[in-house]
Amino acid sequence: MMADERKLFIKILELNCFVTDEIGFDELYLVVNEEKIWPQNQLFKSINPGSTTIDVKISDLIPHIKIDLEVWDYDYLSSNDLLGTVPLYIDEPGGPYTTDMIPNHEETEQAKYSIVWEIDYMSA
Ligand SMILES: [Ca+2]
Repeated sequence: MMADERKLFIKILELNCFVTDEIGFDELYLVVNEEKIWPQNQLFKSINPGSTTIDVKISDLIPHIKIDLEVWDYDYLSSNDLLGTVPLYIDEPGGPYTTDMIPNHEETEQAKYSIVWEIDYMSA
C-alpha cells in the first residue's frame, strides 16, 4: 500500500474559549457528522474563558477530506444553538494545529472558540 493511501486519525486535544456566547458559562458539546463526540457520558460541559483538555480521537479517515467539527451550546428551555463550525482539513500527519471556529452569526454575536488538534497515521 502506498504511503498516501494509509488511513489517518485526528486527535482533538484542546478547546480554547476566548469569549462565551452566554454570560458566565456556555454549556458546550462537540459534534462531528451528527454524532456527539464530546463530552462523553454527559450532555455538555460548562465552559468559561480558558483552555479545556479534550483528548478525543476520530479514526479511519482517508486523506484529502474536510471534517466540520460543530460547536454547540446546550439550552435548557429552548433548542440548542450551533455556535459555529471548525473546518479541519485532513491531509498528512502533523500538528498540533490551532483552528478558529467560524461563528454562526444566526445564533451568536460574540462567541469565540478555537480547537487544538493533530493528525497521525492509524497504526497498521
Ligand atoms: Ca446554554
